[in-house]
Amino acid sequence: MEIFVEDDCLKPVLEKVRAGERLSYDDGLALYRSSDLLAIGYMANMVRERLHGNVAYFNVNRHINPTDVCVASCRLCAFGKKIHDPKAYTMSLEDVWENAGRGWSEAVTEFHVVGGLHPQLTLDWYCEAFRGLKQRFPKVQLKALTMVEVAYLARRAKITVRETLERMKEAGVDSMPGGGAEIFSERIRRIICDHKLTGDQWLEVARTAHQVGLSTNCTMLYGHIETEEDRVDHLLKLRALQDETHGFVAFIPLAFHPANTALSHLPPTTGLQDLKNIAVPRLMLDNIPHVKAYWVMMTPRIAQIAQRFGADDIDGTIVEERIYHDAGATTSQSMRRDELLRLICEAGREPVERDTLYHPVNRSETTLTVQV
Ligand code: V47
Repeated sequence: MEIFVEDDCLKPVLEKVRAGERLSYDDGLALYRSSDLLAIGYMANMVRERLHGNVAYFNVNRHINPTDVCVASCRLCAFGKKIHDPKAYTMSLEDVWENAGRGWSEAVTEFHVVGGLHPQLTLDWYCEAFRGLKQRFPKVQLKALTMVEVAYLARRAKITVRETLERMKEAGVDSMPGGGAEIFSERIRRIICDHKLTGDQWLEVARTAHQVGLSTNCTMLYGHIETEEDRVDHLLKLRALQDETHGFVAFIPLAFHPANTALSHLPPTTGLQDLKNIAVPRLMLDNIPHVKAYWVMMTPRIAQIAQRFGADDIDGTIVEERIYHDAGATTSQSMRRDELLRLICEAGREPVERDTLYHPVNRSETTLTVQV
């Protein structure tokens, strides 16, 4: 099929995409610098359909944020609070298990467990929480702790990151979410998240997680003060690690939400930026299987359109979301399974419910099985 590419800079990129060739740093820049959204979307959709045909994935999950207490004070974040802040909260182990059960009505297959860097919660505490979750909900997969939390818990326990990851695995963690990567450029990290581990450290924890057999997701925070060069550099670093480990399952672009953060003077992202940050990563990350349009962050409207701009996943039911809602997200805190199905079907895609690692989930009237 012939397509009309308005932007001449994209013509060589189109040839490479058609031939299935790997895109370069300069191709990534050309894509980000172009406003020819339909051509970019066409190319990303071509790659997405090559990989996944007409299928779009979703899951039935529940977010659990055990605490919003955080020793870091990242300017990008509206979620973290200091320990003596009267608005801060920390769950007890019982709270975590009880909270998990509250989302059970739709037969959740994944708990997504992340929180702040609490100065008193230990690795042992988290492992006990995970064991308790597995005992109470043996069929639910645990996607828990970002690279940032792992590095912090390891440092406090005075053990290596590898040992920390092994202990999490022993306690029942199945995989890890992709948060905390932000943007790897140290120049930008110094401004938006100077208390966090460096980009290289984030990648090193991910490398070790993959080595011990934990698959992870990866993310990129865009729409703050980063440049197009920073974004391409970030994507290429993820791609290089994936060549080495093959441990990343999905990439999730995260739009910066400025409200209630120290960067609240910045404007929120636009629809065009959101769609470009689905499509360009789909084209650059030729070795990461899935690109997720996280509906909480990009709104259900854009996440639906994204299913035709390179995304093959819309995330899940979530039940209760805090990180984005503290930063002013106006989306709802949860979505029913039938609402996700409607968004996907209306986009002309075939919905497939998946577990954390993208095995299809079979639901019947009385049983819930995961095909492995
Ligand atoms: O780690 C924090 C980012 C992440 C803000 O792996 C912010 O399946 C925008 O990682 N504006 C949490 N972003 C979300 C996340 C995630 C979400 C859904 C699925 C998965 C997955 C991972 O959000 C944080 C940080 O990178 N974040 N504050 C903010 N104001």
